[in-house]
Amino acid sequence: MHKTTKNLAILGSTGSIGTQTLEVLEALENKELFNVVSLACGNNIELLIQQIKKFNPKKVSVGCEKGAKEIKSIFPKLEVFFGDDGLIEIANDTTLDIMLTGTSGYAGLKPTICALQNGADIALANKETLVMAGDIVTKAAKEANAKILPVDSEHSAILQSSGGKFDDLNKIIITASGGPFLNKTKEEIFKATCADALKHPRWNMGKKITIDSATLMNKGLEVIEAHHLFNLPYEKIEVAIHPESLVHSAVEFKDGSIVAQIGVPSMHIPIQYALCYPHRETGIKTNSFSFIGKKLTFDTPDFEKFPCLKMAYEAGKTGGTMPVVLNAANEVCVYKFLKGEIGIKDIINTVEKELSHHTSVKNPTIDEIFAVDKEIRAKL
Ligand code: MN3
Repeated sequence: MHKTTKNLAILGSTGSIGTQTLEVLEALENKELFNVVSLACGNNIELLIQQIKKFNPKKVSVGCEKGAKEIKSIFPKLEVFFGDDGLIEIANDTTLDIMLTGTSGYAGLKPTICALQNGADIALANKETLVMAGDIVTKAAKEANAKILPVDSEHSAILQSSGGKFDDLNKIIITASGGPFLNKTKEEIFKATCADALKHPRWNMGKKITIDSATLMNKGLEVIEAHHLFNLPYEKIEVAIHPESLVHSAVEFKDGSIVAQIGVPSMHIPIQYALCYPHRETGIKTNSFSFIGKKLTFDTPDFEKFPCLKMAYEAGKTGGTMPVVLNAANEVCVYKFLKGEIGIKDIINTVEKELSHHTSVKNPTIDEIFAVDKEIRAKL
């Protein structure tokens, strides 16, 4: 095997990011860059079986015991785990060079910390990890001299544009497509159905993040993520509405120079950049970008129409366990919205109410973070 081959684990291999990550690996010209050591998924056993056949991992983990038994009966030599402990088994592997955290929700947090403590880099596609426990996660990375490499397209754009020189930045500009409700009135947004909210104009993503994009909560979570990833105060993080979604984000250096990362929307590029960082590799062919005929427009976000973004800034500035409340309340509400039980307005009102009732715990431990998370979920 090539001497620079990296041992890779993928959490969430059957999800939107996971499947695109495997597409990236298959398309890489240099097949010796990565060795897929382990895969973890929830309940899509059928797809996992195909992935095992193709990528031949040593270990896998699935959501429940029944699925684990099914996999074990087909692949008797494979190490098979399940549940939250299974994710820890995957992460707690000192042979790993990099782990892609592509699970959604809070399940990715503990395994991410575990892998970092073992010195593995993290290709991070899970927002909750930094939103809930940004201080703990970035500290774990620093202590182990491991890197947190963003997969989120905006943060990848900031990493690419800044060249990693975060101390030289005046500010960063995170772009937002504005989602399907950009040109709707506040009243129309509040009345919107699940089907309306799932019509995202630019990106094809999972359902939870698509709803978050419609309320701009996704952008709010990204602001908090950026604060931790790039060690920047909230005053230096701007959001610009950019419906064309061609400028994926930009940075302004202290000398006034602005550098942006541009391209047609594709998650393959940020996934590959995070995996191969700091190198550029030949991989998935994308159509060459042309500036000709393109129009780029930018606008300030409307906090009146999209209060979730404002709440996220405020929760981030307060810090401590406030972002945990923001994330948990929002997540519970989004799943209720997806089931048709509540409306957009209820998402906003519930998050607002939970934030206003919460007294933030400063410098929380992981256990305190999970306790707050659990408390909010139990209540809603
Ligand atoms: Mn994003």
